[in-house]
Amino acid sequence: MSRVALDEKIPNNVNLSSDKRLQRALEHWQPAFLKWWQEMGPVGFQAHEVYLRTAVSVDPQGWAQFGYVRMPEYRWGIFLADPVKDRTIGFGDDFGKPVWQEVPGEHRNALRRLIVTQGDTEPASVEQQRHLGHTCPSLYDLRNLFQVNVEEGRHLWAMVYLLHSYFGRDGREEAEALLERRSGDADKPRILSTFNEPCDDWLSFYMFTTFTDRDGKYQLLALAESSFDPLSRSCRFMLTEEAHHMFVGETGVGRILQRAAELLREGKDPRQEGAIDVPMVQRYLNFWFTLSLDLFGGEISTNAAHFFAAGLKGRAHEKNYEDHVAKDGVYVMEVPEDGRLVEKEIPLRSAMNEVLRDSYVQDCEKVVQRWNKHLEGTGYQLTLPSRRFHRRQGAYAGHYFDPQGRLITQEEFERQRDEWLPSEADKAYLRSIMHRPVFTPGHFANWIAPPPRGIDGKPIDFEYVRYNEA
Ligand code: BYC
Ligand code: FE
Ligand code: FE
Repeated sequence: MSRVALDEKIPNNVNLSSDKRLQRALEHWQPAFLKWWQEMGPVGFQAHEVYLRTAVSVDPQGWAQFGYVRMPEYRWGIFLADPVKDRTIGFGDDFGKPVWQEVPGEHRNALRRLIVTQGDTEPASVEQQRHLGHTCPSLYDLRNLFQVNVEEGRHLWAMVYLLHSYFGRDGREEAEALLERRSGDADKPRILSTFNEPCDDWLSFYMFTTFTDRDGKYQLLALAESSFDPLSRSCRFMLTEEAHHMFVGETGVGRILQRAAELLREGKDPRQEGAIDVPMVQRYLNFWFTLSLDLFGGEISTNAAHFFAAGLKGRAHEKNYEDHVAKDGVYVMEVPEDGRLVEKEIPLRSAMNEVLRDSYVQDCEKVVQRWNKHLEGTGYQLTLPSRRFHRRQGAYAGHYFDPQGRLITQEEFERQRDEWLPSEADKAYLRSIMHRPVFTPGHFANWIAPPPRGIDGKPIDFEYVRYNEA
């Protein structure tokens, strides 16, 4: 079991103090990170004490230590999951050979690009969520928001460690650039589309942590299969933290539905009571689910084929597949051509983005089933829209589909847009019910049910976030 060197400036289980050059490089990057956190992290709560979970080691006991921390003093560290002895390459052309502890020259650019893309999403999400504290529905939810934020900060550290350790000077430059791009900025946007969308109300936050963090789960599962062992081990540890982010999202939406269902069963209209009605929840689901589908890249992708062949990025749970080389298989999908959908056979390796998206969609289906339990007896149910609906990346982008996946005209789409996706009126309504934060311990905004239990065995009315003069 690897213990973490907590006495060091940067907590780590990678024996950082034995590599002075790397340690200096990271200690140089650390103040830049903190400056970024102060400028772009949660607005207005940097001096508050937050009841946070900190990883102090990677074993089951050590990775979840709870206590009050001011966020800028959070101990962002570098943790890799323990190595798997004699691990071999699990897929692609080099199947069965030993994994790499260093970056092979011919894969340097592709690996750097994958790591930078992954790393870029982490600070982006913190930037997207930075104003939410001012409209929180409770201290419990406020604390969960900040837990997600500090851990996304740690995920950035995880990728920066790889860049600094294995990519020399260009790695250090990329690490700096990760602190310079800004979500939604016209000149220096974040790399992937979804991470430039505003996420400034709590329904969006819960949908984001359900669907976009779940994309993170699947991308990390795919990278955890990588032949580049340090990347694999970084991602395996990140996945343990990701589970909580998805919990925050799924239970957040679940509690909104529970509140709506309570009112519906009493014969009341949720909107008349200042709560959120189910059709609106469906529109936000449609929006964030489809934006998250975009994050898997194109349905037909030579990049994906190359990543798979070279052993850089696999499928989720690669061991569950029979054929790890995937050289001969085909994947059948429908793509738009001349105004209609045409069935095409795609070489399996070129369809790897879609294969990963399939695993993701199945997982999302289960979430929706669990949400629908809250709605039993109300006459409402939520559904996932077709993966063709409202896409901005890949084969379906530039075409118009209804939520059932039928090809329609742009006019038809525009006419029904506000029934399918969040409208200006929806956003204004959410602003009106969320304009004031709830800071009293144990109290909850009227639009959301309390959770069944608190965090770390603490009661629901625990003071999860507090202000103490320093
Ligand atoms: N937006 O061959 P294609 C997370 C670009 S989330 C903008 O179709 P490929 C988290 C693409 O770069 C997980 N551009 O796709 C969650 C390429 O550009 P070039 C993040 C896009 O290359 C919540 C071109 O289009 N992890 O952790 O297979 C909170 C054609 O690309 C998009 C990763 O993404 C897009 N959506 O890329 C916090 C893992 N999609 O080459 C954190 C690392 C595609 O023509 N990244 N493009 O200039 C990858 O595995 C892959 O790069 C992609 C798919 C998944 C992005
Ligand atoms: Fe993350
Ligand atoms: Fe996350």
